[in-house]
This record gives sequence, C-alpha cells and structure tokens, in this order.
Amino acid sequence: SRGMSRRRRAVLHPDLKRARSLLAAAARVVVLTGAGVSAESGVPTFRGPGGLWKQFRPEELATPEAFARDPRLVWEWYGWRRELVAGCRPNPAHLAIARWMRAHSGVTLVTQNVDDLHERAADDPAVALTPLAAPLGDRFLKLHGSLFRSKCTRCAYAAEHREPVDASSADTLPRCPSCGALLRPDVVWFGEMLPPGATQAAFAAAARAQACLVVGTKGAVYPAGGVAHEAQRAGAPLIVVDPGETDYDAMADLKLAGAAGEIVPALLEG
Ligand code: BV8
Ligand code: ZN
Repeated sequence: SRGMSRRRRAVLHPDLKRARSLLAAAARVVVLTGAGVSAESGVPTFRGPGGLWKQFRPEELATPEAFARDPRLVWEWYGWRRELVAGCRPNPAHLAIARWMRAHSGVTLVTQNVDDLHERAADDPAVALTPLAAPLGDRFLKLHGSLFRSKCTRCAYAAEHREPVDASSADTLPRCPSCGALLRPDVVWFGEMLPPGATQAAFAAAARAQACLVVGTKGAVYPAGGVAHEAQRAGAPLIVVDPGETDYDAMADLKLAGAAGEIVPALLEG
C-alpha cells in the first residue's frame, strides 16, 4: 500500500481523506491498539472467530485464580502463544504506526497487546530510516504487560523470558532463579491492576489528545478501553479502524471498516 496512488487511496475509503486531514491537523494524537492490529501477522484475536485457544475463553484462563488452580494449563497456554507470536512478523499496520511515531513527536501509542510486534516494528531497520523527532520513552505505553517477560509469584524478580516453556508437568514449570518459587507470565490478568505509571501516562495523553485513532480493539476490556473515551471527553475526534463491530462505533467520528494492514498505512503515510 506504500505505492498506493493518490487516486487509488481516494477510492479506497471516502472517509479516508477526511481521517487523514483530521490526523494531519492534530499535533497530539493517541493511538489505541488491540489484538486486531496483530491479526494480519497471524496472531489470533481474543473474541474473533478462530478464538484464542482450544475451548477456553481468555477470561477463564487469564486470571490469578486459573493460575493458582492449574499453573501447568495456564503455562501451556502462554507457552503456546509465545511460540506462535515468535513465528509472526509485524504487519504494515505496525510498521506504519512505528514510522509515524518516529516522525511525529506528538504521537503516543497505547497498546493492550502483549505480543511484541509493536516493539519489533520499532526495531525494524527500515523503520529506523525515519528520523526520530523525539524520544519514544513515554510515548510507547503497554498496559497489559508482555508475553516475553516472566515474574516471580513470590519475590520481586521479573525479567525477559523467551526460552520455550516445558509445561508437560508441574515440576518442569519455570522457577524463580533467586527464590525458587514458580514464575508466572508478566501480563495483567483479569482482576489485576494495570501498571500504574503506564496507565496514568496513557490517560494523561488522552486528556490532551487532539485526535484519537483506535485500531483493532473491540473496546470490551477496561480500564484500557477507556483511553478512547477519555480522548473524546477532551474533545478529540475519534477514528476507528476495524473490519467488525466495536463498542466505539456509535461514538466514533469516523469508522474505517477494513483491515488494519491495508487502512493504517494509507491513513498515516504519504
Ligand atoms: C481491573 C493480558 C480491577 C493477558 C488482558 C470496568 C472498570 C475496570 C475493570 C472492569 C470494568 N468492567 C469489567 C472489568 C473487569 C475486566 C474487564 O474489562 N472485563 C471485560 C472482559 C468485561 N478488567 C480487568 O479485570 C482489568 N483489571 O480492572 O482490575 C482492579 C482495580 C484496582 C485494583 C485491583 C484490581 C484487567 C484487564 C486486562 C486483562 N488482560 N490481556 C493476556 O493477553 O493473556 S485483556 C485482553 O483483551 C488483551 O490484552 C486484548 O488486547 C484485550 C482487549 O481485547 P481486544 O484487543 O479488543 O481483542 P478482541 O479480540 O476483543 O477484539 C479484536 C478486534 O480486532 C475486533 O474488534 C476485531 O473485529 C478486530 N480485528 C480483527 N481483525 C482485524 C481487526 N482489526 C483490524 N484489522 C484486522 N485485520
Ligand atoms: Zn522469586
């Protein structure tokens, strides 16, 4: 879509031109992403067809209770997801967002995703060709943690953790190198608090936003989903990119119905 001609782009979405000018006019923009931005990379979404895993619902497995009851099953799920995501690659939507964040110092990315595809897009050498307008630091906010980090169930140990997990039995599960207790995925489970710093920064950016771009999230999970509501309360126009129905559709100023990998590059580039 980088080579998309201006005419083709205009044909793609009548609202696309309007969305492009809304974003171009905003000095401060918050981008809120969910599982859908990674769908074209081959990462299954939570609530879409093809569900996330076997017959379980994420709300049943991504909880402290599920882990306490059956740490082996929960680790089997996360180990499987880690391996799956490790084999995926950022798609044009991740790359376009990463370039846009480098070129525009007022763009803040708030992601609910725990895959590392936004990070991998940011580290892509082709993306790094775009000069960095301002440090990414607190403009790249992850609200639900990472599949590739684990933390101790007992002490303060937490670290990157990429090696495959042997969840074949309880005593092959990963253990804390400092205290020996069970490790767990360093993600935010249902019923758990979001990281206070990143959450505060996300809502502060939304409260100052002059436009909000929502990509690939149904908007069903809170408080992360509330970032878009906060931006709209601040008077920011809301642009939603999603092929399906979302909880934001009724309040959106513009709904671009389609796949992120196709629409986001056309929206942000050129
Ligand atoms: C908390 C990490 C309390 C784990 C996840 C009101 C206020 C506060 C809390 C609540 C509340 N109401 C309910 C709650 C409780 C709960 C909640 O929101 N439940 C929901 C189910 C109703 N919230 C919590 O428990 C949160 N914690 O509030 O704690 C507290 C407070 C103080 C002190 C102590 C405790 C924690 C929530 C975090 C849960 N963890 N992930 C893991 O991943 O394993 S959430 C999980 O859902 C992922 O992070 C995911 O990103 C997120 C949201 O889902 P989506 O990203 O939207 O994915 P989904 O499949 O739903 O949608 C995908 C979209 O993509 C679809 O629209 C689809 O059409 C679209 N799509 C498909 N293909 C494409 C596409 N889009 C573009 N292009 C494509 N090609
Ligand atoms: Zn420990």
